[in-house]
Amino acid sequence: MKAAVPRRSRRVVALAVAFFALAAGAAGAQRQSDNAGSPCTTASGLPGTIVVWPDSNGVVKSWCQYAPPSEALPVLVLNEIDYDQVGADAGGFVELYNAGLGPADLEGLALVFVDGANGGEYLRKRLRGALGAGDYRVVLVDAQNGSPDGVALYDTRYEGVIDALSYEGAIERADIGAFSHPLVEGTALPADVADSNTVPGSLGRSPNGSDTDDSATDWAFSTTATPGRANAS
Ligand SMILES: [Ca+2]
Ligand SMILES: [Ca+2]
Ligand SMILES: [Ca+2]
Repeated sequence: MKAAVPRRSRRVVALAVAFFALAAGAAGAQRQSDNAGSPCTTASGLPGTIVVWPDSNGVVKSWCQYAPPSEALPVLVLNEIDYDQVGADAGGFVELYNAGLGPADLEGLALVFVDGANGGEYLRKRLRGALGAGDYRVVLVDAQNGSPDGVALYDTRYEGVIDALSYEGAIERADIGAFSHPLVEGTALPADVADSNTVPGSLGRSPNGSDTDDSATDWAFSTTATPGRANAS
């Protein structure tokens, strides 16, 4: 095991990594990894290691990435969404759930909302802090009402989608950042399995937290919304 590095030193190390990484752009890629793998602490206070990564524009980035022990991996999922309400739309939310065995670092992650009419992003909610195993995070947001629309749990650093839902139709191509991503997992959620503007309720994973990467299997409408706690069915 490597010795812990004081927080101040970690910042110095991170800055040094960034400097050498940028210098390496002209001299070759070898030095980018000089300090990669060094221990650090994430902004959420979790133990991590320094990673160095060129983004889609070729810009070299470095950050402290949470490095959980293998027996304590987090599993973050979009767990519930209330995007339509009886009468005027207000009080909507998206619920995240950590279905894994260890804490999840949310720094660098965002909820990205996609308009199915054009596949473009119309709203982004940045996430912060950490989410413990078995814990929920409710983000208050009035998302669009579908036909279709979608939401992605997105890693802004790797520019990748962690979890996604396309509702009231299939969004096969969502333009997020420099790439396109499908928001359908497996079989699309049938358009009639949807939130309602005549009956209170929400769309949620059923059973709670289950993610088989098949939207039609994993999601159901419930007349009981459960923000911040296990889904009703
Ligand atoms: Ca609703
Ligand atoms: Ca999934
Ligand atoms: Ca819930």
